[in-house]
Amino acid sequence: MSDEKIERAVLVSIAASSSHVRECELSLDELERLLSTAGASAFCKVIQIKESFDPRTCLGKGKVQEIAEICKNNGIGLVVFDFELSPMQIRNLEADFGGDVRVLDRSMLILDIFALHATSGEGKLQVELAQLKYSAPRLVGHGTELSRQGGGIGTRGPGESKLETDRRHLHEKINSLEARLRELEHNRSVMRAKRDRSGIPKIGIVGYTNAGKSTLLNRITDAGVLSEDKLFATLDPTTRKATLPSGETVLFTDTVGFIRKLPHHLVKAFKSTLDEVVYSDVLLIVSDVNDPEVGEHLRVTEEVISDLGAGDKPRIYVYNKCDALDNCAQHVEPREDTVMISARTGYGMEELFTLISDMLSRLKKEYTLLVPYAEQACVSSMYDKYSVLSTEYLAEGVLVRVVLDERGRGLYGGYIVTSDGEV
Ligand SMILES: Nc1nc2c(ncn2[C@@H]2O[C@H](COP(=O)(O)OP(=O)(O)OP(=O)(O)O)[C@@H](O)[C@H]2O)c(=O)[nH]1
Ligand SMILES: [Mg+2]
Repeated sequence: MSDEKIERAVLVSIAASSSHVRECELSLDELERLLSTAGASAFCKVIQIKESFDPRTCLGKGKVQEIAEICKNNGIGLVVFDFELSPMQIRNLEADFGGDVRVLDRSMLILDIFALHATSGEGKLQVELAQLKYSAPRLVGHGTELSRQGGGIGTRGPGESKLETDRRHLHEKINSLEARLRELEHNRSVMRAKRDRSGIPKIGIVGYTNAGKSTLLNRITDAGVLSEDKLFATLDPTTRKATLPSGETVLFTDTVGFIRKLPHHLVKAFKSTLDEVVYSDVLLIVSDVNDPEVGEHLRVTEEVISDLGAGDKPRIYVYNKCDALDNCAQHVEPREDTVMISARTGYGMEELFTLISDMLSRLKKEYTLLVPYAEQACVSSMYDKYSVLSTEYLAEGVLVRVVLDERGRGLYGGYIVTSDGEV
């Protein structure tokens, strides 16, 4: 594509005070990367330092005027805000900027990228639904022209038709998508229950977008998952089986990356795919050790994990892309739940596998169960998956001493009479 064809945009942020400017700049740099992933480029970045908040446009009159001039003088047709705007604020801003300028916010841009990268039926439906709920009310008014012109950044939908902005049809479409998604969610939970019965431990690979999660899954399992130097290259989760050097079989799941200012409603929209995180036994939290913002990325990741209700999962901190540093170890405080790797070269993989095996065996505990005779079929299934230490036939049922992991506790927890220390 020639440079002329790449849409250019003005990026806008507001800093609450001058001490927040650096933070805004970093976030705008990320917005610029999001924009380029969506196929456009940044013409310039504008930060307004403003203590009070004007609900009509978020910006002061002078700033609106300044941006309008920039757009007019340079033929720019797109302004992207680094925070969420209401439909009314978008309309006010577009009116103030002049007829030809479109306004998008960060969430609309992220949804646009999701729309480009969704591959599975479920992923596409989730994006379409999120767009109908979030982007469509913000695009009302662009409706007919956009459909005719073939949309543009912020309007691309994965559905068969162009993003529907007609209010009358919105409600109906949302209901039907929600019903289809419920069905898919049910199928996913049936599949998950089947996997759970297999007793194979599940490892969720999570972390900030572009940290190298997919590259790591490929390194471990040859999964052939698309890994790219783009934000949100992965949208749909991929699960692959692998055997650790210790001989243990485990399932690894690669998931969608996280990003700062990811609104709760967006996280919720992808809940069914992110549930793979919630149902993991161990989380591998992958970070790019080269990124100066690694601390902030970890904070965001932890926040999303706890929003998902997985805050108490055992975790291993994986610092990736070590090959790009001279002395990797210097950059990370050594801890027993921390490992430095290069998913690209394979450096540190043995250590990672050892940490995973250790963590899994620490999650196992010895239990005494009392299984009523009417349900004793489950004792034989226990033999297939877990290490049964002894059985004793009592008047009330079978007394079983067995080593269970978290999944086993989920399956047989109802029969537990005592639990001992770690094995
Ligand atoms: N130098 C170096 N680059 C790496 C390493 N691992 C991944 N990368 C690069 O980092 C970029 C992102 O990798 P991905 O595996 O797509 O990252 P991801 O975390 O899956 O990203 P999303 O799916 O977008 O959230 C790609 O260009 C990879 O080639 C590594 O160990 N070293
Ligand atoms: Mg990925």
